[in-house]
Amino acid sequence: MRRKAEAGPPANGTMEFSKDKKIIFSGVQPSGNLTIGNYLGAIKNFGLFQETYNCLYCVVDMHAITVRQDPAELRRRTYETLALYMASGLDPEKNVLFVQSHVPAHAQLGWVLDCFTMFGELSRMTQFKDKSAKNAQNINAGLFTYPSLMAADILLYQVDLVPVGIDQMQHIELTRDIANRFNQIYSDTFKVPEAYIPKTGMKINSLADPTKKMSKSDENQNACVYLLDDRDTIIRKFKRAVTDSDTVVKSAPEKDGINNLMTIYSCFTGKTFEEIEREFDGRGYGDFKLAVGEACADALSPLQTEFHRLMNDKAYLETVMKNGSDYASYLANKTLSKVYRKVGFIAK
Ligand code: ATP
Ligand code: LTN
Repeated sequence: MRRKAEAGPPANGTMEFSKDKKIIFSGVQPSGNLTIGNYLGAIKNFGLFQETYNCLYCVVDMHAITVRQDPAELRRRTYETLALYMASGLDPEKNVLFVQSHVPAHAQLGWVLDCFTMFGELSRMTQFKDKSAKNAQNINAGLFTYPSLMAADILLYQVDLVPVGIDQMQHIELTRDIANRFNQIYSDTFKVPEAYIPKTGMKINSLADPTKKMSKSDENQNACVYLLDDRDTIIRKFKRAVTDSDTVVKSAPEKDGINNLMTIYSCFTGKTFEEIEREFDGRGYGDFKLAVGEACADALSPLQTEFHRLMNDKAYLETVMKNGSDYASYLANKTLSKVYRKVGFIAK
């Protein structure tokens, strides 16, 4: 019997990766309403690469079920996360936008990589420890092996760069270790990826406790500014943001609250910390908090308009996710077949 010829790229899509461009991959979980932390740490930066790299951006719904989700809400948030990618400027003609569960190769490589990831390594993951503490009644195996599925997401596409917030650095390092381990045992199979962490915005903190990361699964709604919050809500949340008892708008190591607000203002306006300190010289925290709220609301307003327009056209979102997953499957299956062959599985 003859081997089947390798399938070419799907005919329906308009996308085709260019051979001489580097590859980018990142993902966001549809596990809650997206916050300005997700935006400034990750999504806003995704658009920076679309002209110069081959980019894949995934809505990682399989990762989201490591924490119990309501099925209807998960489905809605999956559409919403895709729409937010596009509303933030990601053009589906230039980026492969898709949903993780539509590309079975993620789960398939995830299993293989589980067998190359050590219990001790997974036990050291900070995100696992934090999430186990928060979900003590549901410390499931998926929560534990989350990082090897994340490694599969990345390694399937021979990725060069992964734009993420600083909280994901530990997972990227583990991905590199898994890739190197596999490559050493079976010869070069995976590209070893690097993280891209933005200088400003790598960690946006909670407005209620500025020593903690702003997280979309935080129960306190006032701790987070959501991308879909209306203008009044945004301004109110910044007004109530926890700051220290000082009144001077000046950064200092111990002033977590004001450092966080200055970071947010800097991300939305492009101003440096020195420029911000000069702008608010002689003015108090009240003025500054109002300015941060207004800058944030102004920046999010066009994104929100575009988001609502896209959400009214589900059929279009479905076409985007279908084309994206067809092309992603084509790329992913190339790596998966190599891996299956190397570990000793018989080709079908
Ligand atoms: P959850 O609370 O459900 O764990 P999350 O808010 O941490 O979610 P993820 O979907 O896990 O969000 O992360 C998506 C991307 O957003 C990742 O690249 C992550 O590093 C980044 N990110 C999340 N929160 C922040 C934050 N507060 N500051 C900067 N980047 C962030
Ligand atoms: N683990 C990430 C989400 C995620 C991801 C990825 C990010 C899943 N797979 C691949 C970058 C690349 C998170 O919890 N923030």
